[in-house]
Amino acid sequence: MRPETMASKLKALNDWVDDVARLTRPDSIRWCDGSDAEAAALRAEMLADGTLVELNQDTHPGCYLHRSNPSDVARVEHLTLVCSKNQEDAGPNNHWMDPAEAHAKIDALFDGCMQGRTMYVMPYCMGPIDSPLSRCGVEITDSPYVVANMRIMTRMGAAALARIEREGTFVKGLHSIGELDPERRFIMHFPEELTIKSYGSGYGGNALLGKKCHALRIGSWQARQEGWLAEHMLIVGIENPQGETHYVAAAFPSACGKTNLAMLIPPEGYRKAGWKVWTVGDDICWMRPGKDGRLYAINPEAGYFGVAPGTSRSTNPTAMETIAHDTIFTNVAVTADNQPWWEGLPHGTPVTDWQGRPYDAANGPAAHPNSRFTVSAKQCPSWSPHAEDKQGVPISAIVFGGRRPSLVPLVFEARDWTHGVLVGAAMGSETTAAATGAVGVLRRDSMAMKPFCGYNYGDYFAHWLSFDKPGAKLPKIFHVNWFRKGDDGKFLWPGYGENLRVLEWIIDRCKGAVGAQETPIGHVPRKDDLHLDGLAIDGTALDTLLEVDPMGWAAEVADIGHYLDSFGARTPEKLKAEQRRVAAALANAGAPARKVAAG
Ligand code: GTP
Ligand code: SPV
Ligand code: MN
Repeated sequence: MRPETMASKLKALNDWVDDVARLTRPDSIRWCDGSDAEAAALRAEMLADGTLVELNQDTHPGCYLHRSNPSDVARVEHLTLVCSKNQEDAGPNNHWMDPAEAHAKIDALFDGCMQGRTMYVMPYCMGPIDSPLSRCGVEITDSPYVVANMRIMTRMGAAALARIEREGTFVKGLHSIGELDPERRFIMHFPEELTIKSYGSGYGGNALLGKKCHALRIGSWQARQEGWLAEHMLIVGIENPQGETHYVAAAFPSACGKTNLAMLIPPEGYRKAGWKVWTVGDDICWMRPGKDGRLYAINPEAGYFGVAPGTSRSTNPTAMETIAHDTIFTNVAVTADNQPWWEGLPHGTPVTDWQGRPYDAANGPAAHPNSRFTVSAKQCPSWSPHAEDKQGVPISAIVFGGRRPSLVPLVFEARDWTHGVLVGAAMGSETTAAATGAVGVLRRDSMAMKPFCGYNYGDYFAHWLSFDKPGAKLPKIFHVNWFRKGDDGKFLWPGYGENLRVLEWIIDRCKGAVGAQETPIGHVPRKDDLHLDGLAIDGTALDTLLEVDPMGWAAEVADIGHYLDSFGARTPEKLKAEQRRVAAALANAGAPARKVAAG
């Protein structure tokens, strides 16, 4: 680490660090260089004070467990604010506070909060260090756990500092775990100042400021100004037996399957035929038009902060291999021989739960439902050789999806870009344990960005529409639903690796190589359009998965109309007209006209 006296060459950075130190009054300041020696020293300190617990080093070399404060295990959407000068710019999709009031409120919390603690200064780069699409930031934190995670999740340290000194600009992120008191907790964004202030949580998206705060909330604001897109999307390359690779970007809400789709293992028949899957990113995607008019995407992250429960050799063997060593586990349970454990693993018995108590089923799950692993992307066996390409990878298809137990078919294709933007804006999904609050409640989550869009959704929809211009060669847009349930409450579609069957249809549609049925909501495959050899699924389940119910959809589309209206004059007229077009198509298909008129 650089001693306190060796600040950076950039006056703006030194001045900010000085200001923060004056406010928070740490015992000492450490500039992080990202080196192995620094990481080892930090780890030793965290093991000594119990911040980290060593896991079984024979079965899980280099793996450690962190237990959060039990009141600090997920993102806190009600305490996450976008503090733009004008409230309208944050939009009804964000909680807002006047910037002056917000600074005053949170600075009062930061006042003296680092006394007795070390303040870490972490320069980081989101995206490949030499990519013109990447953006840098500096996070100041008093949490060594946050430093350890940021070191995995971003390009953190000396190289990032050099780029910041060269560019002279960076996103400022100030973080303190404070007292970990939910009553004294805020995650604030000041997009016009490229500033983030986060107090009172040490968890994931609340505290690793490069991730949701910078790469999505501030990122989306900058992206709109600069003509690109910052999205809550995985990026995956699908290589067919002919050796051609198509990249797909997919937006699913938190804990709805991005990591799993990004790492999928093809079903046996596909594997034998030579299909391969290449992981570029599992959570965030930055894309912009290239010279040829196509959209090119980079993954701004360098690691995965993935959901542990449900991850197993049968659902996601790639992830299991990735996290077999050198991984930080947060809020999982442990077995008698000190191996990490979570619900969904077929073997092993938890003896200690995520809070460190003796496991008792009466206390709920052994691992917290939002327990996570932090691991370097490079450990992933399907890590794409193009994941660090400076110009990004060309995107053939954009996929939206969510947890929809009824109505929404397995897959459908939007007729064009405008319709696709409507499909994304209309997305709905059941809430998950990734954020505090009720789980399983259906809500609109446009483009999976409800918690992450740093500005008014109406403006965001307009920004999406603006990509459709002369010369653009835009990806086709699709919608998927792996979570349709039958009358017995079980998922109708087997999901996971079998999702490649749907991706194959999607890519073939992009190439014009496969058929579909035209419906008012878009193109839906007929049974014969999907390759289903080797898949055990009964015919009636498939019929349900591919059906379009005009009555149900008329009500859905009417509701989407009301939702679009909730952004007032900021909602583009073109999108409203598109909603009316779909409503009319449904009316023509036999849905009662009165329902459509409501939209
Ligand atoms: P964030 O990191 O929160 O943004 O989530 P994510 O979208 O990456 O979600 P992830 O892939 O971690 O999946 C969350 C949960 O959904 C896990 O418990 C998975 O096992 C489960 N899941 C993922 N894909 C499928 C699928 O195809 N079918 C079913 N039934 N469950 C799935
Ligand atoms: C999500 O909630 O979408 C995540 C985890 O990916 S967090 O980093 O906590 O945002
Ligand atoms: Mn996410």
